[in-house]
Amino acid sequence: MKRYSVFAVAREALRYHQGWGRAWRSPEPKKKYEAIIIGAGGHGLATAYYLGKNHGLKNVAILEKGWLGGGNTGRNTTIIRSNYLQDASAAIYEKARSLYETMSQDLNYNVMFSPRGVMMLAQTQHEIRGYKRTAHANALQGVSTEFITPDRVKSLVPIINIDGPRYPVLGALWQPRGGTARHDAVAWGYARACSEMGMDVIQQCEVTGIHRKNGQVQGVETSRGSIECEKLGIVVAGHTGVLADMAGFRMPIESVALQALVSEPIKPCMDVVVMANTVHGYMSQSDKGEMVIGGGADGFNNYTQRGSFHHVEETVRALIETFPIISRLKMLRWWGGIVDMTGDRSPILSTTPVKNIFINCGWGTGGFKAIPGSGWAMAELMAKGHSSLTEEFGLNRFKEGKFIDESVAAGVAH
Ligand code: FAD
Ligand code: PYC
Repeated sequence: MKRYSVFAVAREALRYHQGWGRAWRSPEPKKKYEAIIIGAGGHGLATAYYLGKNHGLKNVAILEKGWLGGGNTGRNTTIIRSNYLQDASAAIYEKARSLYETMSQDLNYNVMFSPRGVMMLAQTQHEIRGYKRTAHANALQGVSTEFITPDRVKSLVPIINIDGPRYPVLGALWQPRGGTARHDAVAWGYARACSEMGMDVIQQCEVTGIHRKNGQVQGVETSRGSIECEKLGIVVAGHTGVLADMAGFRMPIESVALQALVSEPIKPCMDVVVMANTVHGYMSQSDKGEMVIGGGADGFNNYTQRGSFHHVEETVRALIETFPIISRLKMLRWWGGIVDMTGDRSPILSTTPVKNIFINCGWGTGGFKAIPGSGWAMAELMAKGHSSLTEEFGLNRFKEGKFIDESVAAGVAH
């Protein structure tokens, strides 16, 4: 396996700060590919990677209208956990979490996976019941979580105020093997591995149309010309509705902005991830020392990649209540991403009404954690036409009413 020196790693970091889009020279698109993936976010790149690695399909192009990971993949708060309620969800999220454990070795690229533990606070009786139920479900699914007491919460997070003025901490759902990873490194690692397999990762290449004949995909129209393909994967998160429209079908998806912010760096003070869903805010500390903070989703559909002021106020108020020591912190950066929400808060990995077009979307506020599992499953679906991991996440569930309700596990207010 190729090893990279500390200089190579530094060069990559420098390239990132100069704008990876300029540093990574995109190849010219070929006339035809076996498979095209639209969207070089984590899910699109992971799909391409596992198409090559697990199914030997390497004549693949990944088309990206912006730059690698410039969508939600590079905008999220990097929380990784698999403490979902339903069996189908636990299977794909736990597959993903376990793949994160070895991702740096698999890709030979340090994605800085840090299994520091994720804690979801229970601050109402309703949350206690909900999280205890999830812990029981997780035990049956083989996912290691437990419901812990307020004293244990305090011992794991000394800076927390468990006697908050509005909602004292009554316990928490604790997943010790949950954690964080460097989000853009996940995109870069997969992209480099795809490129090394001979795939074309083409940035600044916007798909503007989808060619079909006799109900089957023929190729795509892009800002860099027409490209033919045998199979097409649409993996564009908040732009799913736009792409589905080009392919002639509608999706049960709404697009809204979700936002996050980071503080100035401070000394290490919290080595787990805390989500406080009732007061609503979540926080972890990055390796640089910044407090990484996430807020809620906008209450109206939109395509703006920035946050709304009222969320900053609500989020910061909630977190100061929970962690009084951060009250004097200065905030450095603030941004938003466009998340793709389904009614049952579960993703869609599915065939579509057009033959050989596959779709992967609906990860909403929580798809970073799912990237490797989703890519693994989507690649299997595209290569073989079926995958045990995607079976229950098909589009037909919206017709048949077989929803996979994950509104509690989704955690983020929307
Ligand atoms: P994206 O990364 O958005 O990639 C889609 C790509 O498609 C984009 O790069 C876009 O430019 C491209 N594209 C769109 N249209 C076209 C076109 N016409 N032609 C070519 N390319 C196109 N999840 C977690 O698990 N944990 C978290 O802590 C977490 N926090 C979050 C915080 C915030 C503020 C946000 C916004 C999201 C958060 N998420 C979190 C959710 C997570 O980021 C997403 O679910 C995940 O990144 C989606 O990845 P993706 O690859 O599907 O989409
Ligand atoms: O899904 O864990 C999550 C999450 C945290 C913040 C945004 N999404």
